Amino acid sequence: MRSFILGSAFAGAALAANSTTLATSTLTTATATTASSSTSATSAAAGLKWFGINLSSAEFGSGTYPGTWGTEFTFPDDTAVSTLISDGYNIFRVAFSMERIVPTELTGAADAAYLANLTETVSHITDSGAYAVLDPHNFGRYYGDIITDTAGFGTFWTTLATAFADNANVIFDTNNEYHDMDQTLVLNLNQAAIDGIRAAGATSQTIFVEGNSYTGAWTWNTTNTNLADLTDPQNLLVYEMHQYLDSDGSGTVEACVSADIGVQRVVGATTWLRDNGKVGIIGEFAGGANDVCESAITGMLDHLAANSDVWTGAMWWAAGPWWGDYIFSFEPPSGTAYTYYNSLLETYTA
Ligand SMILES: *[C@@H]1O[C@H](CO)[C@@H](O)[C@H](O)[C@H]1NC(C)=O
Ligand SMILES: *[C@@H]1O[C@H](CO)[C@@H](O)[C@H](O)[C@H]1NC(C)=O
Ligand SMILES: *[C@@H]1O[C@H](CO)[C@@H](O)[C@H](O)[C@H]1NC(C)=O
Ligand SMILES: CC(=O)N[C@H]1CO[C@H](CO)[C@@H](O)[C@@H]1O
Repeated sequence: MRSFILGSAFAGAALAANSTTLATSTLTTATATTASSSTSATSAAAGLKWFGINLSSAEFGSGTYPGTWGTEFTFPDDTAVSTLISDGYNIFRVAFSMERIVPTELTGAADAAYLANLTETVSHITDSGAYAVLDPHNFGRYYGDIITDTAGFGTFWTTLATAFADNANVIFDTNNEYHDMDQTLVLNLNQAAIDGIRAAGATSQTIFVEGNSYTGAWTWNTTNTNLADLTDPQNLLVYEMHQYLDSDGSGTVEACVSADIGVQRVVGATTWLRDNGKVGIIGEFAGGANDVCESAITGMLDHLAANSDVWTGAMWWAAGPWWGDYIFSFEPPSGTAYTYYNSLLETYTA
């Protein structure tokens, strides 16, 4: 996964040449959608509050803790982030590891150096007016073990939220992709995080909660229904779901199942959100640089935009300086997905 090899300049140029075509076909699609809709005269793209990109690199080298900066992990590149902000993206999900931010124990103090670097990345984003999502990329685990100490998890969040309590453009994401965990534990961990964040005095910020089964949108209505019981005194919860479009939904291959798999995989979640009076965000999505995925992604994003009463936005997986020729790399200027999809995704920014 980690590679220092840059994307081939030849492939980048070829894909960039195709992105003009993509932009045109997208505009046509958006126009057609609007024309057939009786509810809105505006572009479908105008409805999403947040549209952005995951920034992945500070969580790299999982299993080697703390690891060495520049070898196992690094932080997002400010110049690349600035490029994405000027492209119109207004939300960035910054992955990091809990083992590096609180190395000793859940209730321990933050590591000053790692926190300083994370804060620098976050400030770079929020000083530009964009939103930074703090994403402990831990799958509900700490040093490999499922977190069962809900009180300790709440304390972890109080520690972290205290450092960002004064930054209104920070969003707290309780944890990346809980999976293979007791469903009540997932509920309790999310609630402990919410309570811990608010106890830190971080009362104005939005909190993203995630579910079990890798927080998949396609299984949300059968897996994560108990999470409707989460409460927040500030009433600022957003249900973050992830959705990939390959056959097993893992986001590991370039091929998408079909041209309409995107909308098929999120419609159940749309209904769940509306039935339960909640709002959501697709916190990770991606597809390969090909026509089928382009159609599937367009369909999914048009659906989110058309249902912006319950969907607040979406974020591509992923940019980051070390992705090399990764199939979904959104790192400017030559990432495979950046060159292929930027023209399309830009149309969904506000
Ligand atoms: C560009 O689009 C053409 C026509 O759709 C296709 O044949 C070609 O493979 C594409 N190039 C790349 C690099 O995707
Ligand atoms: C923080 O970033 C600096 C470079 O800006 C680097 O020298 C240092 O090792 C990093 N520390 C950690 C813990 O990430
Ligand atoms: C869940 O959503 C799927 C679509 O993803 C839908 O086919 C199914 O009927 C829904 N099930 C329930 C229990 O709502
Ligand atoms: C598609 C993709 O790369 N998804 C990734 C989401 O985040 C975790 C942690 O970096 C990866 O394991 C997944 O593969």
